[in-house]
Amino acid sequence: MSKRLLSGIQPSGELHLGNYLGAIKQWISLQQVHESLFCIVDLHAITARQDPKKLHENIRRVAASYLACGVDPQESAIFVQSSVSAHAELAWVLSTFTQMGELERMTQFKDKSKGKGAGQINAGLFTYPVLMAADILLYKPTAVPVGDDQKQHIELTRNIAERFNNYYKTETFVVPEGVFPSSGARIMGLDDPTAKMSKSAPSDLNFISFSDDADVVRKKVKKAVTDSGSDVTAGDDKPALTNLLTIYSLLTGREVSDIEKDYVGKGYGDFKAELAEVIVEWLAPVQLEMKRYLDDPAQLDIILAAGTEQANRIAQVTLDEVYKTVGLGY
Ligand code: AQP
Repeated sequence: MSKRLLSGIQPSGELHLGNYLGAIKQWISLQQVHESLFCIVDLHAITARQDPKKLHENIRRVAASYLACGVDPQESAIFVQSSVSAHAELAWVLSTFTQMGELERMTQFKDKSKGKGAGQINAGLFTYPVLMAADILLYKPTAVPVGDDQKQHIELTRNIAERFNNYYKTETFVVPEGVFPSSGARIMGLDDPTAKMSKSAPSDLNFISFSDDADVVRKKVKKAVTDSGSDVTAGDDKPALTNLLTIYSLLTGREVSDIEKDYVGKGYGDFKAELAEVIVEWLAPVQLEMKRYLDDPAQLDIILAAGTEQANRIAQVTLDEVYKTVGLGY
């Protein structure tokens, strides 16, 4: 297989429906036609303070989540970023090919540092996109399937790769292409349809988490913000309903226009009750599979060790090539 894919998620908390619909859902179909590497980006997660025990647990829960959603460990590598030291090493080299101004323009950095003084923002949060560029460029992937919020970071990665290649007149890095889903690339918060669903949202009502039980899902969907009016329709003037209909559509494979027809003459209450059941039906088997993997730590270790070995093998070749190109070492 000449096509290679790389993607990853931070173990900064339990995964949520947005992570699944924006990223993982694409992985499952793409892994059939790509050599695929799925990373658990724990070095990124520590740009916000994490409890060590909880972080360790989250790393394993994210691995189990990937598997439960359908990542096939026979076909694809699952590995933890910090187990492959080349990520941090390449990030340093790439940081010398990245301008401060570029990093200052990153909207994720602006969002996450909003309202904080310089003394409260760690440098890792600022250089986060450089580490992400290293995550990607090490594997020379042709495809990087991610949600919409990562578009700007992918663009920066492409610029860094081109800048390095041009400076040394080499083809060291493959300039990667982001792959964004045509629908669901930005799932919005249930409590606020103007901001994306996010693990670190201040309220639990923002997201459907992979650990939510059926009653919690029902409660969250019931409390989800709706738009004025009462028609169950999508549209620019109905951001909340558009978001909920998108979720319904992506989990059932039905067109939004088709779902809208079911609710003509009915209200938001009926729609939300059925949407909750659609989510519960998707989530229940995922949770069972997650539990199966988490109850068998030895098997999870084997999968992660195999993934790490494959990732290390590829990453070290690229890092050696970069060091040689730059003239590092003796
Ligand atoms: N709301 C979303 N809709 C669609 N895709 C999303 N992704 C995240 N949120 C949504 C995609 O999931 C992948 C992993 O994201 P991440 O955990 O590495 O970082 P993130 O984008 O910052 O996700 P969160 O949930 O908001 O995490 P925190 O709160 O820790 O920062 C990416 O492909 C992302 O696009």
